Amino acid sequence: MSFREDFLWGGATAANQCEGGYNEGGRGLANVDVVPLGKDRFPIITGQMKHLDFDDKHFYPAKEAIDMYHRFKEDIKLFGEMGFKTYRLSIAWSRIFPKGDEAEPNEEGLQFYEDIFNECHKYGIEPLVTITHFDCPMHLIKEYGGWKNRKLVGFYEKLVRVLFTRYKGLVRYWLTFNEINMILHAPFMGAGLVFEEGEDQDSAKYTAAHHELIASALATKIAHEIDPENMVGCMMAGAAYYPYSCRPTDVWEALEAQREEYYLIDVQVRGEYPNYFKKQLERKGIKLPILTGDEEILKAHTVDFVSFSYYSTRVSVSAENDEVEFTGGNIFDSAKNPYLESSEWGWQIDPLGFRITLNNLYDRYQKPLFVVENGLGAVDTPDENGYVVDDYRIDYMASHIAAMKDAVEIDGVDLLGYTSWGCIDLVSAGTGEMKKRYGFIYVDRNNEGNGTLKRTPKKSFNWYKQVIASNGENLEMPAE
Ligand code: BGP
Repeated sequence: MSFREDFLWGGATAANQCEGGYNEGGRGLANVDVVPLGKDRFPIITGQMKHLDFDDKHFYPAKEAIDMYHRFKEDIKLFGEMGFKTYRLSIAWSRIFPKGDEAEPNEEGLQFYEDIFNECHKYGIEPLVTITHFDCPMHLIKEYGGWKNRKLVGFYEKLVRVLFTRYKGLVRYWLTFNEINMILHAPFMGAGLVFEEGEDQDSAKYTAAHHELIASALATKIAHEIDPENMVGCMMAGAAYYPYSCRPTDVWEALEAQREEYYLIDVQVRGEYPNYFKKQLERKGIKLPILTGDEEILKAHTVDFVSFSYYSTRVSVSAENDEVEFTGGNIFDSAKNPYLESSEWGWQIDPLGFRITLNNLYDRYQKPLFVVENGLGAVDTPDENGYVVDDYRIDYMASHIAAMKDAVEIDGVDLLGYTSWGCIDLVSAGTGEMKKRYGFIYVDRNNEGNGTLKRTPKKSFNWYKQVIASNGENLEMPAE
């Protein structure tokens, strides 16, 4: 057997992409609520366009999402049927502290997640909780400017203290920030940043990132103090960068692009900013607001494991290589890799790249890894009963799990688990579409929010069940 016996197989979701119930149970408004479907989504999530309230010109998919707020029992039962060992979900901060800066938490919100965790344990499912998956209470953005403001560290500290105390014994695995490097690419989503005219955007992003790093280290500290059994991980939008060619300038470009993504994880794992990053800041004339004691906090409270998402590799190209085609529809810049096929959304499919990414991360950090997102966003066509034959998804996942197996079995990577992204269809973070589906479970809802919300297992449902039952040994396509 290549995977450890207690390997944590499961699936992953994020509150804002599945819960809905945006104004129920005392929940406050959050940045993720007001990001609409359509062409304004990108300028909004990147902080280039200020949009802090609903208007009647846009459709806001997170308001109802797939209504897991009311249907979590049914959904977790289905996860149990697949044999999930873990379920990765996130906490909506504004359910716990609706504005973010209150003195007392909202009991209804706390109870909601307690019910979810209890439901998970009914089926022997270990919750894996992302404390912040792109969400930030709107009040903290309007009043304090989001993570640019050091005060957010204190509000977050309060949040995590409440969570670790309340859920002691119910939750053991925690991730502090989803894809922390997303601050650099989608800063409104990653850190509640909206840029003012003429503002030094790099400086704002690195400042916000510093605050999240301090908050993450403090969360690790508090988690360990409250329960030494707690395991805290960082979370990175993973993926190896390839040089477009063996031209040394392309290789250099790839190295630099990779470092930009690594620097935050370097801090979370090694406890200090790497030299290449400090030099870069010097060159840019940016001074981080590092307070007395910050360096000690970062050094003393590094993470227990490294988690990441993986969808595809990226390709870097130097300015000397012109006429290179770029991939579309991606938050990350990448040249098109002529050796790879792409998904319907232009994400390049690269199972060996997954093994390479696992090896890069393990070589660099020598910490246990956890794959917390992987999967294929595709258009599904259900039959009249809502059943989807998604062989393309099974192919994608089987080839990626096989590559992951090689990383463990042949290369010796220490891997704790694997949660596929969007185990039940949900709203896409990048585009806001429902049409971009990742699930083993079909949800009857379209981009415009029409549909019965009925859940129907797809063909991949039974396939994944068989993968889990065999601890990753049987990746065969099941019979119809
Ligand atoms: C990651 C996010 C997820 C998720 C996934 C797929 O960046 O952590 O929230 O959505 O990507 O991306 P998309 O939804 O854009 O297809």
